[in-house]
Amino acid sequence: MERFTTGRIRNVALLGHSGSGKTTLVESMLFAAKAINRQGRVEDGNTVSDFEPEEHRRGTSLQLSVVPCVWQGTKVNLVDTPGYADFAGEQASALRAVDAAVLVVSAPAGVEVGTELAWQRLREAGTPTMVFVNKMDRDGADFEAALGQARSALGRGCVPINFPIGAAAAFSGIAGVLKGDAPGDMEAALSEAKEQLTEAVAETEDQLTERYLEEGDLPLEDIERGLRRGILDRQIAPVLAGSAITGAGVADLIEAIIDYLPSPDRAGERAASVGGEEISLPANPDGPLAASIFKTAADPFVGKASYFRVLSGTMRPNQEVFNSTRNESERVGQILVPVGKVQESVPDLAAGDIGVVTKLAHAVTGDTLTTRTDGVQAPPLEFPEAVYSVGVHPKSQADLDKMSSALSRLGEEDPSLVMRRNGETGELVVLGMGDTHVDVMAERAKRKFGVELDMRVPQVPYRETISKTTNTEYKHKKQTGGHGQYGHVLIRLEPRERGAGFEFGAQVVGGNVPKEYIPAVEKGVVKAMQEGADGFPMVDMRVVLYDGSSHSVDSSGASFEIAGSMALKQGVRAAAPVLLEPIMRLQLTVPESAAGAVVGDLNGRRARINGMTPQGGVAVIEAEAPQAEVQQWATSLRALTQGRGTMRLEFDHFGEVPSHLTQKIMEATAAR
Ligand SMILES: Nc1nc2c(ncn2[C@@H]2O[C@H](COP(=O)(O)OP(=O)(O)O)[C@@H](O)[C@H]2O)c(=O)[nH]1
Ligand SMILES: [Mg+2]
Repeated sequence: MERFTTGRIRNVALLGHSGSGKTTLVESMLFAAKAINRQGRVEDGNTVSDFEPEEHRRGTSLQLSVVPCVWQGTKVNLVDTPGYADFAGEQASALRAVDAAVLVVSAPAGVEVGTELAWQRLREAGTPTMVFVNKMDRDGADFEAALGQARSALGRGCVPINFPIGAAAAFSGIAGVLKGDAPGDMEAALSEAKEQLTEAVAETEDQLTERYLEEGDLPLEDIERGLRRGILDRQIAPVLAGSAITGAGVADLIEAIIDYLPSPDRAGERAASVGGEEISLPANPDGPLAASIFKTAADPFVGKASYFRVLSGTMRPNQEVFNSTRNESERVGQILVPVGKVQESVPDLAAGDIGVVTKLAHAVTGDTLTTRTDGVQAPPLEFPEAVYSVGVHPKSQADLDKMSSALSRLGEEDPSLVMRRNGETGELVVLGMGDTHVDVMAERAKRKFGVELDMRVPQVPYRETISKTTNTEYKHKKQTGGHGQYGHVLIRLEPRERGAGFEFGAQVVGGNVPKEYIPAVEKGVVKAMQEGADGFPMVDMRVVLYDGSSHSVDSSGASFEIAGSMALKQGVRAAAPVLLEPIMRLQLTVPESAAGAVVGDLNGRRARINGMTPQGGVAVIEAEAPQAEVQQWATSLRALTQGRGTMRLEFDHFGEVPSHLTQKIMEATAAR
């Protein structure tokens, strides 16, 4: 692929509700730009962008993919993203790589949940956006309705710059608001749209406002300049129409991308730091080297492929660079540009462009590549919080051997997956965004690394404590000739406040338990606490050794350790033991209309609602709920809120398990 100067590059992500047609639109743009000579179809599993078998099987995108095309000397790097909420992490990565976005809306369906969530992310990231109303050829396609919904749900800045001619079977093409010819019967609609557009543009700049108020109109070049300005300032989101399947409106879209969306050098400087000092980086090919890694792909054959966006300077092949995030040197070999699943070699890559390097030793997603002299660091990439957890187990011994390296490679590939070994249950727990997210991880583990995983509901790290003070006595005595064993203790078990922890005391009088054996008793007690009387670690107790006896020959530390341990386990039985479970703090943001259903569902899960605050159409709910009830609740929340609800989840404290559940939990744990 030839070299492109920064001004001749456009980096554009495609976001939108799952199924709105992003991948098909990428395919259609490639076809229009003659980058491919046959348009693939998602259903046939032969599109350039959805190249993973898991994507073919599910008929939807599961990861971002970068696909460039060239149009009249300008390179447009298209970054296709998954619309499904489980893969929101891929959207976060894509927004690091691009300077603008196309929000795809399906004309029959209009604005959907995924459209609103994508718009929200684009606003938060400050990404200039265009809206493409796709599927105009489909039955039920209604551009006006979709436009109306966009203006009310996304904002009045959504103004059409072209209109569909006809709809559904009668859809025949596109009429431009600013340029081009229009069928007679559309003139009224187009001139009204031009007025709306001119008004929106006039609001972007005082000078334009004045001119508009004076003359009642603006010349084309002012409208176009104001449009570019308005898009860049996110005051205007131009709306276009078309069909990725018929191709109508697709060339118009590419031209609008090139005409109106910013090139990297016009998109504004990027925030970064040098030696802790904040700087802002213009996209200057001669500037300090700074490349931000926004995606890592773990390929079993090629090894690790790191996708990067050059923020400043020029990335050249076969050189040593500095990973300022990890403080490590990295060896860069060939510079490649990604084209879906394949890569093409290029001589170098200037500021503003997107490329791939393979086999970097240390780098992961979010890292910055620079030189030791330049020392630039881009801000870290933030990923949505993982809230859905599964226990991950190898299916066989062979799988066990390969599991941890496979999972760490998959974790590198998808930073929105969080992998933890639970210190109490010893279980490897993976947290993701939802059930599909973790299922896809398991499928990739099998395909890429030949590891078969068994995904289970994670074991809950229960604990146990006591609720009554009790005294107990245990004599460990083995005297069957030869050196016997003898240890005899009397201990008092006292409950302590939740979270107070463990305390051991000795109040032995008359040396009935010789001083040298008291630490052994404590050791035995502590060991028994860790094992637990019922298999759960014991907490929040005071154990006081207050009497006992020893044997001058047969007593030893080991005997008293056993006595201490057995006395503890025996004593717990008489001290009204109580099972404790981890209680999570939840913060939920849900549409106000769904708050009742969400609270109702939570009440059925032994939750406690601590507060609900309405905030502009959404309700923020603060609650507490047992981990056992909410560790896989993310998918239910999504169903209850039609995908609009989000949750934050963190451990808060241990609480008592209701007695009617204790038996069941004990049996389940014993059966494991
Ligand atoms: N009729 C029609 N179908 C489309 C159009 N664009 C996409 N589709 C279909 O919509 C479905 C989802 O498309 P896809 O590109 O995977 O959507 P994505 O999830 O947004 O990437 C597929 O069956 C496509 O064939 C279009 O313009 N017209
Ligand atoms: Mg897709």
